[in-house]
Amino acid sequence: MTRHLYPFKRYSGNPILTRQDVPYPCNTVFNAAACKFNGQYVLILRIEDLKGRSHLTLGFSDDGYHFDICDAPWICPSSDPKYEVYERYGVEDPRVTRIGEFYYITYTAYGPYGPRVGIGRTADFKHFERLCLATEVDNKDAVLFPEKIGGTYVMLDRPSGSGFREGSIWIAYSPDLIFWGKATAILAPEPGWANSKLGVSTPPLKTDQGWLVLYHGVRETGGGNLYRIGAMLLDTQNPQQVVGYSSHFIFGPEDTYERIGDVPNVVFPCGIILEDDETVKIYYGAADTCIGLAEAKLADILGLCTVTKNP
Ligand code: BMA
Repeated sequence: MTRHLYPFKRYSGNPILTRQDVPYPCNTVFNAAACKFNGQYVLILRIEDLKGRSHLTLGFSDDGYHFDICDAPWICPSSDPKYEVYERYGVEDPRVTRIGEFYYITYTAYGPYGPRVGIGRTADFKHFERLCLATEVDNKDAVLFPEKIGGTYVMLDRPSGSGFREGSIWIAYSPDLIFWGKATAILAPEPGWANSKLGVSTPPLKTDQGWLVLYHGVRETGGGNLYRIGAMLLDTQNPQQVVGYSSHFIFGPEDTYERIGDVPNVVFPCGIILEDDETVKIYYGAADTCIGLAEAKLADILGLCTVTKNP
């Protein structure tokens, strides 16, 4: 019963990465995108430097559990005048989606105007090409679908909104990954475990029941925010239709490295990998300080996406 309600099992070697594993001085290594490339596992790691600003660095692994982190940052705030002011305070919280030969990376560009979504791409995990800043401020937690749907590219994101519907999950469409429109709200906070904000965590996984998307829900408490994870299923052909979402959080901070750190009580997956069409691995930032790994059966997660009334 418990396993059914809380399908994820933590890797026994957690946390899999801490700042001790980073080959240069830094404060923390946490929210990381994940994918497979050339037979290896790749993590695009958010590293916060000693000044408190973030950049992205690559980590590689043969088995998905033991990663080597590169000696130097990969994506740093841009000096290109088109981007400079918007990335001045850091690049954060990457997600990666393979579309054809390219791996597209969505990230939070953070600058004096606030956070907004950047999109870039790579074909080789060496050269990184920025495509655009896809949204205005205040927006973050963007993920791309791995294929065009109805002839257009599709993105989920999280404009900040206001009032009780502050921090809802929205969908947008684009002919070319640059110009985005037809924005529509698809899932909003509700009283309960995620009463304050929602944001997409991991890029959509195509399943025979629809697109599986993990999202984080924030509960405001007297002791600070709690970041926990829910699951939702979106219709395969019409992804703005929520087929169902979980009635409760399916993963949350429990272990010490998730409870204690720079920001306590946070699990924040940005990376998801499906193994053998059966097992889901998530790579998650823990307490904004280190990285954990947990695994669940895909069928167990899908079985929890049963609620149908929102927004
Ligand atoms: C969110 C983002 C994440 C962070 C989380 C918890 O708003 O900034 O990068 O992990 O808060 O602090």
